[in-house]
Amino acid sequence: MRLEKEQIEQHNSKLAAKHKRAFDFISEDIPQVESIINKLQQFQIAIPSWALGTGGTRFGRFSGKGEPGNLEQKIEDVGLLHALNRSSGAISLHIPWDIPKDAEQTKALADSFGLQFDAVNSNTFQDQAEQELSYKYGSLHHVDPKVRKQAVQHNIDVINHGIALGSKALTVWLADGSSFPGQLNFREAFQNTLESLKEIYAHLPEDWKLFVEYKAFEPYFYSMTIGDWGQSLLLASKLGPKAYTLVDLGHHLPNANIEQIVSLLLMEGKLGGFHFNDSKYADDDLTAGSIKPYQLFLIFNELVEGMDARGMDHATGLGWMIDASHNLKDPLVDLLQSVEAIMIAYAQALLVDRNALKEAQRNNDIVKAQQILQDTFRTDLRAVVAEARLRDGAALDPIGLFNELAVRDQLIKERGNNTVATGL
Ligand code: PSV
Ligand code: MN
Ligand code: MN
Repeated sequence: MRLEKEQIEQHNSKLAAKHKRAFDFISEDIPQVESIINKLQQFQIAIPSWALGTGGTRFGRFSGKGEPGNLEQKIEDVGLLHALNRSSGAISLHIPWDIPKDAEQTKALADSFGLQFDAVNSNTFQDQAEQELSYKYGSLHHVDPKVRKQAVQHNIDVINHGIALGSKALTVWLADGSSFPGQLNFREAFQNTLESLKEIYAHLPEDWKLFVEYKAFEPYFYSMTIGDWGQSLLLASKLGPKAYTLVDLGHHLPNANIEQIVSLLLMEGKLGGFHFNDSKYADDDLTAGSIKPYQLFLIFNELVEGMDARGMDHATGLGWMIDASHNLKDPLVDLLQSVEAIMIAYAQALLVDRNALKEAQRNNDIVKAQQILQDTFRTDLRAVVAEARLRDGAALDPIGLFNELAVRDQLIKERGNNTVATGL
């Protein structure tokens, strides 16, 4: 299914007057509104190929309908999202869940929707059917060099798939860890991981990045070999200039100050990218901004401040990806909500009066500093985000149009009721 330009225009014309009132009202107080809109238009957030189907928990999975059954249909779904919001112009593939049969054809299909291929993700957290050795006790950190070799080779294969598609980064997340004290020699596990990553790093093309993702716990409950940003940063620093830390918002212990982590990683030039989601307890993989929108804003506040300090381009300087799982809501609607929340947080961060905040900090004026951030966070910029969409030919109300056009019903007609998408 493809959305027609006329369908979007028709929808927008119905909402035009209301939108204009809201936009004119808010823009009056924002002298830099044009510059904010311009930055929003450039900002794209990659959609994970594994989040387009209904996810599950270890207790069960309640299947959705009309889900994409293959990579082509997943690309089509991201194409729909991008047509609706013009901010989802990339797809991030997980291999081997989504191996392109013919890279050129896959690329051409993505191109026809205006999509690029973002970071490719390797998977050594599951055993695959034709695989010789098991990852039950880990992959890149494994005590057996043969298992490590197999996992390294898989990562090299993933890089090669990525090269064929035009990706520019490999994301490595390892489920390597231990569940019981004594199970692992931490130092050896870390060193094995480093050596394995060095071999993978050696296969990266010149213009590629390696993102090292960390996670505090799960699937292991005593230790994770890359458990926090310190361990990831240590690896990235030892590996070299193409290696960076990737921050997944759900991968911290409760109440971690993620905005501070982000700020310091940026300062060191070692922040590579993001997996956006939200959580109440752990790696809940909920819709971005659904639980802690203020935290999301504070993270973007650090991002904008830190990227500007380093002269980095906001749109291309880091890898922006969603990593969420949709157990209850329609995955496409959920992803639209995530993208909207991210865009709002970014827009608000662009609005922060940096000079005033600096001055308040210099004067130890805590009240003023807090006011600057909270006033900005409480400013409703939804009309500004919508204006950016309108100028890009996207829908003023993407979820409204999704519902008006009964997109899911159309997809069910095309794909059927009993569909299972690969992924988590
Ligand atoms: C692990 O929890 C993770 O965040 C990694 O990014 C994986 O690639 C992804 O989830 C799998 O869903
Ligand atoms: Mn992740
Ligand atoms: Mn995760």
